[in-house]
Amino acid sequence: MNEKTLCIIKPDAVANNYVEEINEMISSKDLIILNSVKTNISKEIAENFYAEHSKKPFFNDLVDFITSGPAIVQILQGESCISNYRDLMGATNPAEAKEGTIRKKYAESTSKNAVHGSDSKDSAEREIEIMSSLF
Ligand code: FUP
Repeated sequence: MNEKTLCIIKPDAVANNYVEEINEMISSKDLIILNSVKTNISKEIAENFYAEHSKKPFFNDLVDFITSGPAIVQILQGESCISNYRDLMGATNPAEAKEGTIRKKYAESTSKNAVHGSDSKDSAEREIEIMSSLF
């Protein structure tokens, strides 16, 4: 099914100049980059975006990290693009990520893990809505 998903290239990967290489990996999977913006995500947007994690012990660090510097927020589109892009991202913890995934190549740790991708159709719709004011 042709669908959309929300992709963030996080501040660690932007600071390390991995944006072009990550976007080449994305394009090689027939994922179209529909919109892309470089932005400093605000604390307000970050807290809303990560609301499902608000009770987790790592929540404050998560918000601090995603707001710590410029990030690239993008909408991707393609056939089965939510699962296709999740597969390309790899496991949350880069030590568990498979060869050929973005996180295997570019993530530093579970918290500084280079990229975000929506995990379901509902999440994708919600996350695209939250970020829509940026485009
Ligand atoms: P993912 O969907 O793979 O990005 O992972 P999760 O939704 O489980 O987690 C969202 C973000 O929380 C991750 F990108 C990194 C952060 N996180 C931690 O910092 N510590 C943890 O133990 C788990 C997640």
